[in-house]
Amino acid sequence: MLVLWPIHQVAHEHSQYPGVMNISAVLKDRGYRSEVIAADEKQILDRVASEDRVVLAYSTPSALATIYVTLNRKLKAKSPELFSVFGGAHPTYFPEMIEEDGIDGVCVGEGEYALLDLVRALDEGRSPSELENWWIKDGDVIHRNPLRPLIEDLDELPLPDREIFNLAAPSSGLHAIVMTGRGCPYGCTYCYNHLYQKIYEGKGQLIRRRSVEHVLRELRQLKTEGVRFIRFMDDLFTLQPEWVLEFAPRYEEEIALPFSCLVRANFVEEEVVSALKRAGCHRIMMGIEAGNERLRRDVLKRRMSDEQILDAARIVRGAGIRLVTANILALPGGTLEDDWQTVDLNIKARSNYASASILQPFPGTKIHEIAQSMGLLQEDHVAAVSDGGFGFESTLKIADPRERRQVENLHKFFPLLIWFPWLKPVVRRLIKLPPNRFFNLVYMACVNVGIHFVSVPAPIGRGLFVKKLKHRFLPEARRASGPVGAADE
Ligand code: B12
Ligand code: SF4
Repeated sequence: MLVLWPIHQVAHEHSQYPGVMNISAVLKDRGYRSEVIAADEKQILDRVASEDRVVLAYSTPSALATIYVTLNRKLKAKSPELFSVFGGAHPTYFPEMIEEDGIDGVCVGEGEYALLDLVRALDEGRSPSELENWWIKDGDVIHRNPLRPLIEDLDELPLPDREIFNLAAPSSGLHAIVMTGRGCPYGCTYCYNHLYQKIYEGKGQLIRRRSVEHVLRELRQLKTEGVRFIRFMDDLFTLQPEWVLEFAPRYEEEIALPFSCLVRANFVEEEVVSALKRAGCHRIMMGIEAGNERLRRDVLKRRMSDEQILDAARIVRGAGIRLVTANILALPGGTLEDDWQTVDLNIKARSNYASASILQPFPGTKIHEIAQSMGLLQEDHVAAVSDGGFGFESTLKIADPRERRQVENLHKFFPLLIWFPWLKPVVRRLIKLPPNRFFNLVYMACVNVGIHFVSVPAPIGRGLFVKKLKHRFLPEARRASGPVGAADE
């Protein structure tokens, strides 16, 4: 039995998914074969030709769902014996995707033991239709099964299987994403966490953290392999300050690689931030999201004052750590002027790089319901947020086309405005023009500077940038990874 993971743009650094690595480690630990492959019809058909039984396992955020569903439909049309399953953020939010042709199963929530159960069942010739976490299609019937409890002790999991990606497309080794825990107690309406809290109610402790020693084991291995920058991508790295205060000095002593992490403004304490700085923290990413306090509170459910945000920003910058802020434009109930307020708050916060997205209300999120209740959703809204467009345009109905144009154009200038606030009057005029290639170029230039030269130390950023250029311009790199998409920018 082979589990095959088709991955879109497999050779890109950003395609190395911790979720896949975690599941793969568990499968291999139990003796099953698990491989990553480019999400390319021909390569997959060639690979499966010599195999008896294959499970195609897709890990997908909403943004890539249509790409994978389309690929899967083609593969199943040619090889109906393949068993194809989907997991990750999109299927968890929206298991109804199982109704699409060609999908045999959808995993809701954590996948380590769910996929193991399924592979075992198929391997032993049993039906998977009653397995926990799974929605399984059986002819015209769909079995919707309850969830198994959350994994209580993350230390029981083997270390992530990084080899699975390196074998498919060697990583530059310049940086690695590491997850030290799972879960966030907040309920921001655009995020997946409130849904996780709901589906897992009564199924165990949502907030879990690996032991410091377990995380260090992984980091020592990464250091030995030559990784030079660590990206801790936990939703809220400072959620348990005592854990950070235990971890930071040991990291400083044993690992001492520059790293980044994510925080929330109400979890930024001087003592913790200083400890992170001493340990080698290069960048902290913090959500500002909206400059208008009412929108932040009522639409995003982020109850925090401007002062709280600015204090947190002062602490981060005061410690000598680069501050990267995250923002969302074109919110339901918001106006262009509200988005300008977001620009202003980022300027006040003196963000080193302010990233902004145009809202993509993913199915299953509260903000999706809010937009729906305001009559702002298009009929084919799920398709609109799943087409790989990565938020270059708003998927909401914005009644006034001039307002839409200006918000979408403002998005392209957002990081630049925070670096050069004196450009505001010029940009106010420019965004009235129709969208054009020049605006996109400005945006891409800013994002590349932000990602490669602000967010990571310069030599690492240069290396990642060169690798990206190769993907864009060298045909053999393109062939390996599939076409370059907007997500790269
Ligand atoms: C690290 C991370 C990234 C990394 C790696 C992406 C990845 N897919 O892992 C990078 C920086 C590349 C990234 C980019 C983006 N991300 Co991101 N990212 C995360 C983050 C913070 C952690 C993911 C993670 O590793 N979690 C830990 C692992 C163990 O959990 P997991 O990934 O969910 O996997 C488990 C289950 O979902 C399931 N599972 C997953 N895949 C499969 C497959 C099968 C077959 C099965 C059975 C089970 C299964 O089992 C896994 C183990 O338990 C999450 C938030 C979060 N806390 O999860 C956001 C998150 C996944 N990202 C999100 C978004 C929106 C994006 C972008 C679209 C942003 C953008 N505009 O460009 C891009 C998409 C790029 C892409 N191709 O994925 C959203 C997705 C929402 C949605 N509905 O799609 C999330 C949920 C954040 C949020 N707050 O809502 N991201
Ligand atoms: S604080 Fe961050 S991770 Fe937690 S719910 Fe809000 S957006 Fe999601």
